[in-house]
Amino acid sequence: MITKKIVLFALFFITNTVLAQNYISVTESWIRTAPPNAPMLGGFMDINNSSDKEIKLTKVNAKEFKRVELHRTIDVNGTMKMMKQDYIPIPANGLTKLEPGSWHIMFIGPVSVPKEGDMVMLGLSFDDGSKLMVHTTVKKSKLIKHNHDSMEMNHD
Ligand SMILES: [Cu+2]
Repeated sequence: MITKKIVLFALFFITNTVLAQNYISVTESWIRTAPPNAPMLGGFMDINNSSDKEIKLTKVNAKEFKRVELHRTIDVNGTMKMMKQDYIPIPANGLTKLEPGSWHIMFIGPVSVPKEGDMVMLGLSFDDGSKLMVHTTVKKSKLIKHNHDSMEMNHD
């Protein structure tokens, strides 16, 4: 009896996971390197939605950090500010780029700051009930900055 229930639950879970991965896929994921005493790190990725309706990223889990928030950097009267968001929308049949100066994942309170090349496992949850595991790598920023603007200061 108990075994039957477990099997049914497992089947349900597998089916759900497969469906979720049909609609949402993640590419180009990375976490930006930070100094050993950094209080927070930024995470970036491209999230693709192949369904015909908007799907929202509502939560990110990573056990190496005390708290994970969804952020967006917004221009407020010429000053770039990071604002906490309840979700990150992924448009129907489209993609949202999480990148420096825009949408990003904020990893707060690292147990110990991961080094360049380290792998971090993320659990992404979406408002359609789907979940996705993403292996991401700690890398140096790909962008070459010619000056340090306030956005960069906020992040590092
Ligand atoms: Cu942020």
